Amino acid sequence: VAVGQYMSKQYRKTIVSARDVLRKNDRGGYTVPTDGLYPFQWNWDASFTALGWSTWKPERAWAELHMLFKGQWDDGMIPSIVFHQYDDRYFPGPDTWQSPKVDPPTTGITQPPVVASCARYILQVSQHGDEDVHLRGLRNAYTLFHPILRYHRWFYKARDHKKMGRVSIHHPWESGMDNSPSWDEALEHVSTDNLPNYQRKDLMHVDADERPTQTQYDRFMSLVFSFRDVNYDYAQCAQVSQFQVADTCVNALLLKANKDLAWICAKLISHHKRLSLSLEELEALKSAQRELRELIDLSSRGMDSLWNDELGMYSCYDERMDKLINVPTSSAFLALYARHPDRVRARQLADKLAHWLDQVKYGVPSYDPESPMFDSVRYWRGPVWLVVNWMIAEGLEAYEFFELAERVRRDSRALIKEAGSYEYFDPMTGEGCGGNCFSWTSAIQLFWFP
Ligand code: 2M8
Repeated sequence: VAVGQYMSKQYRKTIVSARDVLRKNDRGGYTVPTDGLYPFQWNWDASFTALGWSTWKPERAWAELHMLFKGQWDDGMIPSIVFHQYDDRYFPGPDTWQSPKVDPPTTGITQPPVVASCARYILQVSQHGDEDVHLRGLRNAYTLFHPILRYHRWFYKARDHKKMGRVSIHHPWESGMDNSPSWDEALEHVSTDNLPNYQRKDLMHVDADERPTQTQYDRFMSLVFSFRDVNYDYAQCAQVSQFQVADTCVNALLLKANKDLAWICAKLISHHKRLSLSLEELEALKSAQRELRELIDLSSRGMDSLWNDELGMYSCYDERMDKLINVPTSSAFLALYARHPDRVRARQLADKLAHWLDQVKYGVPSYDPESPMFDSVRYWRGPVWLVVNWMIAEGLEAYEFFELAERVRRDSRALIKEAGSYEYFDPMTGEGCGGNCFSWTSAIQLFWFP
């Protein structure tokens, strides 16, 4: 698809440059988040990036997801990183992880499960394309359907320790929000006594002020080594992990992902003839539909338990200490994206968000800007992330907070226009931080702004 001839020159230029970012980061079927700093395929990055590809190359979008599933483990987990090709510019790489998955090698932990939701959006867009594109979309969605469902099941089997629909992460990297202040207290319980020597590589690419601290990295690595010692067996990891937290982001996104997978399932059932599915295949879909309904109920109960009255928003939960974590981060607003809160709570969240936006030049800050520990350039402790903005705005629209959604969208557009396609942005100045030419930022731009 050519960039539309009716678009303004300026607008055409931004689309072309966003597409160029994806092309530049394309490694033949999968996309790296950015060259150098992150030279492999990341789980949630790949899913968001596929949204970008879908705006002009739907087949390439599906390919991105199929490549991600090459990393799927026998137990269903989709790892945080798939190391398709060797590259020594990132630490920890496959030699350090030494996970049992070898072809291709992967990490031994996961990331927020957004793949079902992104697959839904891609399929949804293809409904408006020509017949062929839609049919190919349905076929791709069908190929991915059962592997995605196995991934979701893995969360409940391996991570719902208290069997209450609230799944936990065993490593801050699993939240995707690596140095979120939500982890500070829980990380203090992670011992670094037997930590071997290691060499970080992120600081070769990015300023130290914009990255997690050394103390945090030591704890990140101690956790990795403790999982490696038990060969990443999920039952043993649950025993040895010194960090077990129910993350608002992961739980909200898993709930939304179940809903979106149920949406896909309904489409597949209704198009079973066009897909030439056998009777057994059709029955398997119908039974999956029932199972997904149960998972939605289960995760909804889990989300309810993350409501924090003291903060007036959702928050994370420390499973080992058995208490809510009183730290206000932007992941609370993702409950709206999951369409979970009732009208009263949704209004509370919207008011809170509006107040946060009044404190900054560009929203949405990842952490309460009035908190004394707010740091406008340090990664997930203040900066704005466009993929999060998109999900929040999507949720706001679903609850008909149109003005607020528009404000988030306007800020997001302005950030890209003024700073470029950065990994994240300073909410006070709008300055771009971290890596440049960043895939998920450009992908969201392509998918959200036209
Ligand atoms: C960041 O995380 C990686 C570890 O997975 C890192 O810092 O080395 C996070 O922002 C994460 O959410 C993101 O998926 C990844 C790649 O963009 O980078």
